[in-house]
Order: sequence, then C-alpha cells, then structure tokens
Amino acid sequence: MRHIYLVLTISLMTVFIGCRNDKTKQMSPNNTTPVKVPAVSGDSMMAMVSRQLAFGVRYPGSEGHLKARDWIVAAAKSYGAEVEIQEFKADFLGKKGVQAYNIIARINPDQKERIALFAHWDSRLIAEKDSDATKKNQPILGAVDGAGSVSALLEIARQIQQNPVNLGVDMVFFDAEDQGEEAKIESWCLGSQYWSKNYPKDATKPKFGILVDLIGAKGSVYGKEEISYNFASLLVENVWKLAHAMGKSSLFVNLPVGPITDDHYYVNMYAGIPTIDIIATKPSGQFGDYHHTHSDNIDALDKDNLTSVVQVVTAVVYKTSDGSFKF
Ligand code: 1BN
Ligand code: ZN
Repeated sequence: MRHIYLVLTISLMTVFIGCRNDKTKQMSPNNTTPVKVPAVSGDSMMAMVSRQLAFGVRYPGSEGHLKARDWIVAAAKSYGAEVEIQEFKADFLGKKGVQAYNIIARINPDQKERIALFAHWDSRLIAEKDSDATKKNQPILGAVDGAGSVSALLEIARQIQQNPVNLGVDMVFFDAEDQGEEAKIESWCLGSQYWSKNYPKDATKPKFGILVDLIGAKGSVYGKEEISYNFASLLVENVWKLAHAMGKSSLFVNLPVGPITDDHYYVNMYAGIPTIDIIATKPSGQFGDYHHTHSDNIDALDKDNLTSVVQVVTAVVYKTSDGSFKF
C-alpha cells in the first residue's frame, strides 16, 4: 500500500513539474517551438575590429578606406548576403567631390518580411577633441566610432548563415557619416542622407530598422534617444524590454537621451523606415572620452559591453522571425 502511495505521489509530482515547465516555456504566438537565439561571439567581433584597424584610418579618399570597403563586401558575401555598392560624391572638411560608397548587404533577398540594420563604416578625418593640439588634425582609427558597429552587423550576418532565419535582413553600411562639422547638422551622415533620399519606391520596405553607433566602449550605457522615440517609441520600448528580460538592464537604461541627429534621422525622414539608434553615452548623456580623439583605438572597446549589445540586437532579429518580438 505504502508503495502504491509513493508511486502515485511521484507521478503527480512529475505531472505538476511537467505542467510548470510547459508554462514557463515561451511559446511563439503561432504556437510553434520558440526560436533559438544563437550566442554571438565577442572574440569574433574583436578580431573583425582588429582587421579593420589594420587597414589604417578609413576616411573617404584614404587607402584604408578602399581596403576596408573591399573587406566588408567580401565578408558580407562570405556570410551569404547579396551585396551592392552605392557610389556617391561627398564634400567634407574642405575636401570636394570625394568618392564615397554605401555598402548594402541583403540577407534572404527574396523574403517579403524584412527588417534593416544600419552602421557607419568610415572613420573620422580629424580628432578635434584630442587633448594634444598637435594631433587634432590627424585622422583617428575609429575602433568604437566605426569598426565596432561594422563588426556587430557582420557578426549577426555570420550567425544568420550558421542559424538560418525566416526573415529578410537588409544591412546598410553607411559611408561619410563621421566627417561633419559642429553646428552644421547636415554635414554629418552624408551616406545615409544619400541612401535615404534615393530609396527606391518599389523596394520591399523593412518593417523597422536599428542603427548601432558608438557601441561597445568601456563604461557605455544606452539610453532612449529622443529622435528614435519620436519616430518609433514602441520599438524603443520593446527593444529595452527585451534587453531587460535578457538581464541587460544595467546597460539598456530607462533614461531619456536628447536628440542625436545620427543616420537614423534621415532613414526615418526620407526612407520612411521607423528606425531607432542604439547609441552609447556616459550616464551624463555625453559621448565617451575616447570620442573624436586618438584614444578611439582597440583599448577603448570592452568586449563584454559590445557582446551584450549585439546579443540584444540578434535576439530582436530572431524573435521578429517567429513573431515573438512585435513592433
Ligand atoms: C556619431 C558619432 N556621430 C558622429 N560620431 C553622429 C553625430 C552627428 C553626433 C551629429 C552628433 C551630432
Ligand atoms: Zn564620430
């Protein structure tokens, strides 16, 4: 008799635990198995940053710029993307008619449901914030301001190749973002202005976009930037909610950040794709001390900070594909 009770108790416990497990499993809305979000590799991204820095400075017109362009194109193709180069001429910082290139990489180009990821790939011609007056006119390496965000997108492309996703992803690497002058808003973001103003009317428009800029620097936190909020508040809230659910609330802070007229402004305004900017500031809202100085080298980056941000963006990609991330 005691034996029967014991068996009955164990069976009931099994049923109970089974039910509890079923409840905690997050089913996707269409009741299929929830999508598995792959773990991104910080080492892979740091290696991709080193690779770009090894080309040298990468402002439009430099030798390193052409080498980096070819490397980004080859990397994106090797991860299965269809790649197009969009050429345009850029005037900046006293230079005129410099050849510039937006790099457009389409993953799953035939998919109707699409999202977009954006980054800039140029590095800045000058270091106006450097404390050494003799070096203010020298170009910077742009590990954080350039290479880190390029690596982020390429790592996501690499993950998608290894873990295919039922979603189209347009990755646009903008050129000539970082050659502007203070107080001349439209002198920045030349590549995104060109891309957005020439966005084809018959294109399959991504449902939403995410720009990553200045990600992965030591001590960075990511607040809710005002232009992002004005154009796509629900997207901001849902990305931050997801980040918090992933244990990243100390990075994705619930603090407003004033407007930053970055690439996403033009994508929203002219291409009409609701797009947010995940952009790092110090808790004060200022850009980090490395910004537009010669300290923007590999030492300014924190692999774990970079990995956390890219893991959240990767989760957005995969969870959009199974309908469990909504915008
Ligand atoms: C971001 C990083 N930006 C430049 N380096 C874009 C930007 C444009 C930031 C205008 C502030 C104002
Ligand atoms: Zn910059």
